[in-house]
Amino acid sequence: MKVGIIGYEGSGKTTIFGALSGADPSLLGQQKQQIREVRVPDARIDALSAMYHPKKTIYAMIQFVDVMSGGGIGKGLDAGVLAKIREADLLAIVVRGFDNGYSAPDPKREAESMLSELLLSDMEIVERKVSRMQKEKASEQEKALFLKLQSNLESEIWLKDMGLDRSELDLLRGYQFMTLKPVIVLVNVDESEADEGHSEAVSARLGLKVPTFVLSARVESDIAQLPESDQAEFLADLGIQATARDRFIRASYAMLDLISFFTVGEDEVRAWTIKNGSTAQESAGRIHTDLAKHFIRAERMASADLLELGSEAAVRNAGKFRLEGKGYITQDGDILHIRANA
Ligand SMILES: Nc1nc2c(ncn2[C@@H]2O[C@H](COP(=O)(O)OP(=O)(O)O)[C@@H](O)[C@H]2O)c(=O)[nH]1
Ligand SMILES: [Mg+2]
Repeated sequence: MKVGIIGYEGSGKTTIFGALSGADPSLLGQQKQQIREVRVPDARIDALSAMYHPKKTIYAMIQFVDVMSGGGIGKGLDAGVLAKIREADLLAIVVRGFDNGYSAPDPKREAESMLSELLLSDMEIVERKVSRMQKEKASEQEKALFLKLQSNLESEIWLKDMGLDRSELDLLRGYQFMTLKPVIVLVNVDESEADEGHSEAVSARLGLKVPTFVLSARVESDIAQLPESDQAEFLADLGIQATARDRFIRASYAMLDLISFFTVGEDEVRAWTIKNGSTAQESAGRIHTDLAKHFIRAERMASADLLELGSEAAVRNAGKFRLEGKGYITQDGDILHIRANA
């Protein structure tokens, strides 16, 4: 999964990128664009790894992209920024909620302005297409679709909220529309508001229609630089339950409706990320397309059962080891072993 971090100059993007990715702050700001991949923390993988002692333990990964832009409010998103977030699965809009000493924070205005810039950038693409459509040999379906997009965008409805069906979305592939992407607003608050007790009040004050996530980039980037063993105590002192990284990753999985299943063995214990609602066959395809193509069945147990009962044999004895067909809906925390016709 890829998260694009965008926002206005000085909102704290690079600081947040450091906090989320654990990047060394002294190295930040040197490249035009920063990309870092971090593990998705998962206590179940930790426990499974302790049980199997595999040669390799592979966590799911999440990639953060710090899109460095020089833009201020009203300047629009330049093509360079758009190009860098085109591949993102989730857009994180950072807004400044702390006083920087020379201008008062206005996170609501920053958020609304950035949201409308995303909308405008899609509107431009749609309008160009609409004016071209007459000359081009666009199909009737395509013409109708783009006119629908145009009128909805004019009413400030995002593409992802237009209820577009499969065939419509297929026609839009390749355009890389921004408003098809889920967004979350990261409110970068003052150190004095770093504890979670403030989150709800800050979110309520903003009153945005999109999900908001409150953090203090400065505090969190200090925490990210501590050895992991010291982090818990530091967090507790501040009244924070979990690091922004952990909370943010959890929020992202929930927003994108993602879940994890596992494969286990002496060679490898591994987490796989899938869309909630995926079938066993689709899950197999996440591992390898051939496994999906030649799928026979999935052997399944819940990681919670395995960890509770202590061994595969005990899970079998308890009647909790199952054989599932290709239509089985994979559950979060399932351990799958895919049988396929090699
Ligand atoms: N007081 C305070 N300053 C911050 C915070 N987050 C970032 N800053 C400062 O704001 C300035 C801009 O931050 P930066 O991450 O470079 O913003 P960017 O332009 O969006 O990448 C830097 O001087 C940061 O140290 C914060 O939570 N509190
Ligand atoms: Mg920056």
